Amino acid sequence: MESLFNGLLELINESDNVIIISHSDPDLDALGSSLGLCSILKSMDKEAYVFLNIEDKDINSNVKQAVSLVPNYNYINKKNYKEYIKDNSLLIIVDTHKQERLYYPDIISEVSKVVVLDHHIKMNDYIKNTEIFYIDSSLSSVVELIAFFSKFTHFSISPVVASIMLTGMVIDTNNFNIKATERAFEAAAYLVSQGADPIVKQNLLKETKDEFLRKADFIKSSYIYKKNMAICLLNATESTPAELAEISESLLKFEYVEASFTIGQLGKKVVGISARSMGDIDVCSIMKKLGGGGHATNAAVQVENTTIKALEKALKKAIGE
Ligand SMILES: [Mn+2]
Repeated sequence: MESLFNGLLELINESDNVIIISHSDPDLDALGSSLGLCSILKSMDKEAYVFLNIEDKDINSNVKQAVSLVPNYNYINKKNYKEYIKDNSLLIIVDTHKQERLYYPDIISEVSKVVVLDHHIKMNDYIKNTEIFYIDSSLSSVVELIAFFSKFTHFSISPVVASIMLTGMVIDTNNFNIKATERAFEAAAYLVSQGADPIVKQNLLKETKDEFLRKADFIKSSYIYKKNMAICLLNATESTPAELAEISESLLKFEYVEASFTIGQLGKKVVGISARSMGDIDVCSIMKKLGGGGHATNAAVQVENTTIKALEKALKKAIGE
């Protein structure tokens, strides 16, 4: 990591300013790593901006709530971002490495220097022509990387941003159950040293009673397949990938469940599966058969022009093979 951090520091120092962007439908790892980087840059007295439209109605409620805790950060959006792009601006992309996944894909062509920092499995359609392309799928989150960047450079992170970052880590590790490596705990401990507050974290993780009951209803309708797998069909007109993931994670809590699959409608013509495993069943290989991917314990797929029932059938076939 040392050479990565030195290279990054050099690029930052050479740049007129830094613009940070993450993926569309940002989660708290995306926001936490963006704000974390911005906080470090503020400590360095570097002009930095976070590309995020806080008025965007597609932004989920815990991200909105987190943003409301740090309203004084420089947020820019697709209407005004061009005012901030200089000849020597540096664009840092966090938590994705695919252009189509970017919160605003067009920005790539506007800046000359691009850095990618991610922890997903590398796909073929990754962003090319970058100054730094760093991807490490053993990282629990991008927050983990940013925490170490702060530790390495000795440029601090503000306590409230550290709290948001810690929350991002809690979500990406499913409460320190997945990829809870020694390094992940070390990063979490570092965030606490920067003032991360467990109460802020708890508040950001709150959900409404209705959201909780909606999930409970779906979980109630799930069933056990082949003695050690749980399948849950979300018969709702629309769900989000995050909701599917949360339900699959909840299903792993039950006795005998070694792997879980939640299937739901993600768009008008798109059905998705979120799969989780305790480790013995490789859910990635199952998702790959359906065109998806991920990790052995954490994988997903999105399929167009299908139905929940048809994908359930395809899933069982893929499990059987
Ligand atoms: Mn992430």
